[in-house]
Amino acid sequence: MSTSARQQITPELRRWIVEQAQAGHPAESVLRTMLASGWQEEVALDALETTLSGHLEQQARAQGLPPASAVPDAALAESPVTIDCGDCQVDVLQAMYNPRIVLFGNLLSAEECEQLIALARPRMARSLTVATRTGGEEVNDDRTSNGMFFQRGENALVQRIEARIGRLLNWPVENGEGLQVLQYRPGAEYKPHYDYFDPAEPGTPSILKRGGQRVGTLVMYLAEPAKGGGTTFPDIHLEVFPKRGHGVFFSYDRPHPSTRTLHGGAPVLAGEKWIATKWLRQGRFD
Ligand code: PD2
Ligand code: ZN
Repeated sequence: MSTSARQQITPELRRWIVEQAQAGHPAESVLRTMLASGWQEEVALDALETTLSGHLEQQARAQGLPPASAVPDAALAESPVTIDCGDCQVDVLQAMYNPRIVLFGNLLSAEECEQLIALARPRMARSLTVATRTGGEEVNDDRTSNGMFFQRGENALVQRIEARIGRLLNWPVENGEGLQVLQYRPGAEYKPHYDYFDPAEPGTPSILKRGGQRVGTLVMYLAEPAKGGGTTFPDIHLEVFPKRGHGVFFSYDRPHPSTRTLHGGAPVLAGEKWIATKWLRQGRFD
């Protein structure tokens, strides 16, 4: 075997990595120790990633959490300032790692925001929420916006925005629900909720037949209210202000409150807030 042959990740190495994590050593310092004792960087990174994620998943299962699934995400490992989405460069303004929340700028142009509103306006109706007890839809006092859904790929504008989102979040366009446009007048709000479907509700299995769970949400701001209307994340005390053309993305790898993705639309206090929401499923949504 040549000296550059790839080293093997042994069960002993995996055990040692788990012990280091349990002793509270951060992954970076475990990596430094491994490199100092002669492990190839590629092998050390692979061993750390697979061992720690496997260990975390085992622990989560032991606590009775539902299994984790893959989630959409922007490629932010190298901290890019912009992301090339094919037809435009989207700005990365802020990123949080746990929960995963990313704020984007220049996601939609002012013209695209206006066009979406103009196309949606004649089709607006009181928003419904999914009734997870039955799998149907219902009017809900927690959600007092007006809204409408575009079909996926319904027109050239929607197609262009969906392709952009697919590239931004590295997720198949086919896994997206239709773009939803929402209008919040003064007093309208969307009380805090999770976007995934509660596995304990009887209607959920039938909802999941079409595309599986929701695993990510992108809220795009089309028109700014003068006051109020922020997107709030109560578990982490975060409020995102509704700036036209910006978008806030968050993902949830299991349908469980441990994701800390409880979020809501705060009441609009003055003016009108318009958003477009893209909910992303695990699989193809037809
Ligand atoms: O309008 C919002 O900021 C908001 C808040 C919570 C939108 C959604 N959820 C959503 O569309 O899921
Ligand atoms: Zn939501």
